[in-house]
Amino acid sequence: MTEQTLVLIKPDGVARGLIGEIITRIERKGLKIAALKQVIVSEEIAVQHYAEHRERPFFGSLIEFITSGPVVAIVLDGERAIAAFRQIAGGTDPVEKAVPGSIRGDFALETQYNLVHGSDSPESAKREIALWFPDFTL
Ligand code: RTP
Ligand code: MG
Repeated sequence: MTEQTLVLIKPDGVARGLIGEIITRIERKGLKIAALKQVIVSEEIAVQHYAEHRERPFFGSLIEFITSGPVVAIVLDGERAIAAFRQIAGGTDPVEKAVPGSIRGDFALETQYNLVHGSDSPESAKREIALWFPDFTL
């Protein structure tokens, strides 16, 4: 049984020309791309996507950042896809948590500008896929 996860290449990843590098790592891991699009993120979608962080001090700058330029939204499909993508992404803080060899560990310096998002649970994945790809069916 495979599962699906929602991945975003955030505005820093797109602006820095890292779309190909990140997709290469996803494919090398064995995860399949089930849907993919580049989009300008509206404030409404951004706020819904990061709703769990609404009360956090960094929420305003997080919304400003995620709406600052195009993002690439991807649905991945595979065995343990949620954990597998978070493994290749690396921890949230790209220096203190993400290890070398991970996307964040290799290419990022600051927690806000950590290049990628990946759903953190089956419930989040279901909610986020419905938000970013309302017509998605496997
Ligand atoms: P994401 O949701 O983007 O996949 O990242 P994550 O699960 O690893 O981290 P999460 O705790 O969900 O935080 C969401 C995003 O908010 C920004 N952040 N900034 N300044 C800060 O202390 C701080 N903490 C988090 C990061 O861009 C993080 O990915
Ligand atoms: Mg998260």
